[in-house]
Amino acid sequence: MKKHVHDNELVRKLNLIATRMRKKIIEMLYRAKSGHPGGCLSAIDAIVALYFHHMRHDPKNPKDSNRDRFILSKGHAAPALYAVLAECGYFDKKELLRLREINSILQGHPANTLTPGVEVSTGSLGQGLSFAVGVALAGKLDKKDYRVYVLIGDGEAEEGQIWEAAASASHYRLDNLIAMLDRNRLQIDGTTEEIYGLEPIVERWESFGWNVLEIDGHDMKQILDALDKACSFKNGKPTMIIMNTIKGKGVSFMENNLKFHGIAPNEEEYKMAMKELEELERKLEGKK
Ligand SMILES: Cc1ncc(C[n+]2csc(CCOP(=O)(O)OP(=O)(O)O)c2C)c(N)n1
Ligand SMILES: [Mg+2]
Repeated sequence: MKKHVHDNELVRKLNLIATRMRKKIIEMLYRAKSGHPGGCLSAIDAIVALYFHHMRHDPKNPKDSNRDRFILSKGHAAPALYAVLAECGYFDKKELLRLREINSILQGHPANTLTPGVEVSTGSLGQGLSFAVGVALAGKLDKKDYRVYVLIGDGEAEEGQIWEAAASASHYRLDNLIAMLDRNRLQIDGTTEEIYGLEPIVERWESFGWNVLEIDGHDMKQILDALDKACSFKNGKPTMIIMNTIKGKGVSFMENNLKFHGIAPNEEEYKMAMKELEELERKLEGKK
């Protein structure tokens, strides 16, 4: 396994990339006039850590059979994935401004037939973990050493299919499968605990036969350390990383604001959001 050195400079660099990705997401949604800002902003730090440091992947060879796979099970956060894939070089960044247009390669939810780097079409919540189980099992049968990473939403984790997949992952001893739960505590129309409570979430996943780690999903060092730790377990179990996050993270008026689950910023909100993110970007660049 590659030994990672999570020094301050690496963390600063990844935080800077995540801030630039947040700007891209806001810009894309503002132009498209639709999309899901909240769940993109809560998930982006983890996606940046995976693509810009942790995962083995090559944008010039997106179908390499030994690549690590990332599956965005909460498909409505597609703009976060698209921003990262474009920044990595999977396709031209100009495409980002055609989000949700007819004939664009970037539709509202990920489509693997349209977008280079997208592993599977998602958006119908609850399905991505099952797909990830299949790909991880295939890796075992083919004696490949790739890993499969999958990001699920906490509202999504209420789906019964998630728990069937969780049980089969431990049955097949898929220690090459690492799931991340975006625990922002909000879903489309309220808090997860009001609508269909998930607690005690750590014990639930453990009882399904998984290793469970719990972290602050906006602390880049904790994300990197948890990913390394997940790769180091040698007990034949899949690993779940519960990431405590804030829906809308990084834009003050979107944080924990249910309104921004599935509504794009208007012009005034767009300008305010960009101003905040630009300030943060300058700080991380070491400028005033
Ligand atoms: C099977 C299915 N049912 C309903 C929806 C509509 N929907 C889109 S996002 C969402 C809420 C998801 O909440 P969560 O998983 O917590 O996402 P996040 O908070 O990360 O945005 C719902 C119900 C869907 N995409 N798929
Ligand atoms: Mg949620």
